Amino acid sequence: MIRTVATTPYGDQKPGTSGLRKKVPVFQQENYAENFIQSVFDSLEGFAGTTLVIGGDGRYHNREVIQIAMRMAAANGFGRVIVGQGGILSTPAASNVIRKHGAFGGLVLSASHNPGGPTEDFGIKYNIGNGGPAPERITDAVFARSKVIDRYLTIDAPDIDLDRVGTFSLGTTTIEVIDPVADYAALMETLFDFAAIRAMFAGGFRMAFDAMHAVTGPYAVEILENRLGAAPGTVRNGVPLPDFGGHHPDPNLVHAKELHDLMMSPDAPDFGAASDGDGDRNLIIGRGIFVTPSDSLAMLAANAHLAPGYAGGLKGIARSMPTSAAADRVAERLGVELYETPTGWKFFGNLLDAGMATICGEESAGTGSDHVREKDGLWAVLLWLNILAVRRESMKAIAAAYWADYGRNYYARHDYEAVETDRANALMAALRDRLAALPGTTVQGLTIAFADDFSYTDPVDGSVSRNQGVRIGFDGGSRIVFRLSGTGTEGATIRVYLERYEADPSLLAQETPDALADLILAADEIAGIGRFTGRTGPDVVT
Ligand code: VG1
Ligand code: CO
Repeated sequence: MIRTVATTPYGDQKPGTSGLRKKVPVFQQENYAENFIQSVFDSLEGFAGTTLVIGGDGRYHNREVIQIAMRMAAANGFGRVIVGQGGILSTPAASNVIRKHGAFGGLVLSASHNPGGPTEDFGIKYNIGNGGPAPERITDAVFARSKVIDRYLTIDAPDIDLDRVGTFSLGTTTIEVIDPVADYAALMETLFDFAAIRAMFAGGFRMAFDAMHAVTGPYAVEILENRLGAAPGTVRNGVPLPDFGGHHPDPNLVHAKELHDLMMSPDAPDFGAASDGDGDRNLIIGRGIFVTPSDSLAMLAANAHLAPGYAGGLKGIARSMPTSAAADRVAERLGVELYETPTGWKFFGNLLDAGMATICGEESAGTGSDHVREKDGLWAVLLWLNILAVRRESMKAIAAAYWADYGRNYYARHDYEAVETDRANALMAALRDRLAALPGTTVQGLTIAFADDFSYTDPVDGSVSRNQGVRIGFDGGSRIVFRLSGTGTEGATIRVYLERYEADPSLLAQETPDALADLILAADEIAGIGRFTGRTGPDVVT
């Protein structure tokens, strides 16, 4: 029954920040998904007879690739495959299932916040036994293997009915189709005070959660409405659709504009949130106030002890390099270490495994903790709800008190999307060439204190990751970071991260664009964004 199928390599299967992402038609090429999945299996050792978890965010092409992956897992010798019903598992839920069921690893099929549909994006990511994204050591091996692969293994068998929970067989391999929500909801109940949150909702607290027709719908309905008693309808766009209803499942102020407008309107509920395609990101908006992801990370860290799962305090805090330094001040106050890592959740895994950090976050709306090894959108929402239930203050009051106490890191990210790859590379190369000459010079009245290309040495295994983004630091603590996205599927995306720290109590309530005006001009002057790209402004500001 096991068949060896001859194949030829594709040269473009290099995993990016978070797995392999390509347009659906690319994945539909003959043996394209098969090549990549076999390259993953060929880069692993010792999985015979063990368990593999498979699930995805429900986007277009999800079910087809799940059937392929199950057959290949069986043919390659996995003893058991656990798959979410309907092919669904959010990224954090998959991480939890891997850990809870002692799996060898998992395949997460998602292109996260990228749009879905027949001509949109698809992706495959491999997660290791700790539940987290494979480290670079493995993704590099997978890419190397994909360039020489000449065969894959599969098994002749009919499709598995993914819509029925139960146990099936593929050859000698057991396939378990599980409820995708149950294990995850049970984990959340161990971390948060559900009774207190339920009492808050019973007392009239109102919330809007936008699942963006992506994977969090069923999770949010079960947890927020069924278990916590939030009013029916709290979860909006709660049915996962293969094309996300034609929208971009990216929970930012551009793509979740409807939620933002609601939260700024006179009849706004008390709390608003959204998540992305695969459920690992979070957008947090209070009534009349947007909290940046960097600030949310810092505020969650400062208040985490109010939730039962974190009552014992934090071991450390980790943030990606472009994330604002707000969390650094919280770590300092708590007397714990702050780790600065390259962009991408895979760099947090070692710190979490080693017990060096408890809470991690990224400016891109990713926040999470050591409960799993992925960022976790609903987790962040529930931690906020727990804090609100204990403090009994509005988001606005909590944020104002936080800024008064710690100062405020004004922050924005400007994205220039689908830039011609050559132009984006030329911009970065020119910037890197000038780094040594920049310190001491003045731009827009700001004096450059340092300029470097971020390099990270993992404190646990000593591995080094270079060229992770250009940092320009100014006297007084302001900062601009430039890097190219590693998740896009069209041209290049230039990300410019802008940050200014303000401690003056009379200057804590500015509009962010005003607070960052000089840095925005300085970024263009230093990198020549307009000159290299021909663009007059960013496509997306978050
Ligand atoms: C982006 C974000 C990064 C995040 C990654 C995956 O990467 O900047 O912080 O970890 O997406 O998120 P990049 O390389 O495009 O900047 V998700 O929600 O796609 O799994
Ligand atoms: Co995501």
